[in-house]
Amino acid sequence: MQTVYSPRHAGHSGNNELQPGAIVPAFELPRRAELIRASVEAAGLGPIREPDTHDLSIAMRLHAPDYVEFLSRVWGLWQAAGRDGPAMPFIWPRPGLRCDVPPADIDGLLGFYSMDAGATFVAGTWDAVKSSHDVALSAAALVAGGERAAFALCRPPGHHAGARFAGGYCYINNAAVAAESFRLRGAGKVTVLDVDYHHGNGTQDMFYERGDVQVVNIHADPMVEFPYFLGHADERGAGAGEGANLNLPLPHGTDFGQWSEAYAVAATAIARFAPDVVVVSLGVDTFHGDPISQFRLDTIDYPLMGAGIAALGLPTLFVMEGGYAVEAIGENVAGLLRGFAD
Ligand code: SP5
Ligand code: ZN
Repeated sequence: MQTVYSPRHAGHSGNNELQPGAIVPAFELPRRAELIRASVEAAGLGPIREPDTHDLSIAMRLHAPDYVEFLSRVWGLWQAAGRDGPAMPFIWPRPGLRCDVPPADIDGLLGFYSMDAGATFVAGTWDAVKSSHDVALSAAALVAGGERAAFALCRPPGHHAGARFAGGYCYINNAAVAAESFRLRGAGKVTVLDVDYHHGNGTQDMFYERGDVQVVNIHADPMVEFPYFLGHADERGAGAGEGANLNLPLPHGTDFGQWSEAYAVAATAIARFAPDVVVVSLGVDTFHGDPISQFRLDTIDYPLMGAGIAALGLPTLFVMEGGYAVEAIGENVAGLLRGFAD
């Protein structure tokens, strides 16, 4: 399996985030991607190459063009306002306030285009976001070209990014862009299988009314976990997408046995949908040692997860999302990919 990786992610560093009661250094660090890259190399998974450059036309089909444009302009606007340190929003629109008019200054715009204070901006953020998008599309091209599987080692991640907002460390929804790229290259049906600990709210919302892209999430119950406001079991899709969205929320403390029961339900739904290709939103924040998460999967479980995904018998694109236990992240990701490939 080939891996696509860009060193340009590293400029997205020194970020902070708002956690309950405190602004802290972001858990989403450059070291994450560097350790995953090293483990993939050590595991002998296959060649590691840099991405080709792709234009943003697919991203602008799924995201609002004004939002993508904003991402590229944040740092300049923040600097022009005389700020130093990472750009972070402090106010957000919500029902009862005008959600349709982008304000004219950077503080209003940051809130207008964000769901939380968990996707901050530094000087290198836009270049890293664009490189992550290019990694996803380049790896998708390998699978579209006939490879059984490929690994998009994306950083920053994408699955919380919605049509018109950043959040949860995410800016452009890399997995959604990759899924759409398969459709545009002629795949009739695509499944996004999201195994990150957190619900992939952005991906779900982008495809919610579409019957050509199935979205399946196995995640911590939003009643007790971020992103709180999407990811319930009764969200089944709408319109042409009725029945093409599946949420399998699980409680805090979930172990691999419980996770696997949910996965069996997911695999049955995917087989019934019969996609041409699967995009896996790959988070390993389900690990018991994850500093911001509450599942109990162990390192030995990830190769089994990979084997279960291989058993779908479909062309597969892995797109890196979350996972914050940096000391274990490389082994967990490489183990999953080896479990798939072996
Ligand atoms: C891509 C991805 O995995 N994004 C995750 C973003 C999660 N951000 C909010 C985490 C809130 C965790 N709450 C911890 C409670 C402290 N004990
Ligand atoms: Zn996550």
